[in-house]
Amino acid sequence: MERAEIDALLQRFDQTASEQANPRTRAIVNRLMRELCYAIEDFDIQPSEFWSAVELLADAGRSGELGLIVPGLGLEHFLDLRADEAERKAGLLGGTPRTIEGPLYVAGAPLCECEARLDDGKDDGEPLFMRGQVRDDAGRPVPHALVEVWHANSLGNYSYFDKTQSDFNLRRGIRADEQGRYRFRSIMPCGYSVPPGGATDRLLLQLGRHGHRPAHVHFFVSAPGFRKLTTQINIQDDPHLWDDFAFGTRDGLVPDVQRVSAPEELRQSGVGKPFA
Ligand code: MBD
Ligand code: FE
Repeated sequence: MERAEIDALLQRFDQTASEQANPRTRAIVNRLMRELCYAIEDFDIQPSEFWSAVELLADAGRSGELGLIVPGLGLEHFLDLRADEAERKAGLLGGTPRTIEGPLYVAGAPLCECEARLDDGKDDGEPLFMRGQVRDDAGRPVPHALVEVWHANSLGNYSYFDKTQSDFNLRRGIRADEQGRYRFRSIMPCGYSVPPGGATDRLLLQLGRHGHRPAHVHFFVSAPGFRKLTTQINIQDDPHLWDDFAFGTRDGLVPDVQRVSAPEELRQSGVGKPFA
């Protein structure tokens, strides 16, 4: 069909709208429909191809993978770049960069004061210690900021989604101290990979891409009167550090990891004594 015929057809569809329509939803869906119809026309997409795409999305929905396809296509990173741009224009961009949340946050993790142990002791991965300080855009400490942390275990799996892990394993809220400082003990995560053979994996295969992420730790950082920061840190020696299927790695989010062989060295490194 010609563009003009497609446009006329879509206009006919749109004219069935009543006064109840949400104008923004209507305009957006009309645009998406137009682009989709143009693509079907230009690529001469066959019915079998069309229905297999519908089936892939339906499968993704059933298995809870739509939230994986979004970062896998880079859409979630695109939203981050747009949020950066909006802040830059408002003169507000600064501090630790934001990066994608991903689909694996779970609300309701135990809340701890200043320090926390995130692991339940059942994973004999490498112990990991991290500390930080929440500061505002002028570098002043943000007292009692809330730092929510979540990450995968040493097999790359997240509690709640992985039913073999205990409830809220590797998930905590940490209330920072008066100086905005927090610290935690955990185990070194392994990079996440999309479920093998699942909808996201099948789509990525067709795109000639993999479904791996480098090892990372997620953060939400919030305090009254401040916007909430959604970010992650990456583990620097991971082979996928700059080859993340979700495009989440950013400059400024790859801290130095010091490896020590004895607890005494940990104390000397300034992380403090192993706690909890
Ligand atoms: C993850 O662990 C993740 O952080 C993202 C962004 C996507 C999929 C899995
Ligand atoms: Fe993750």
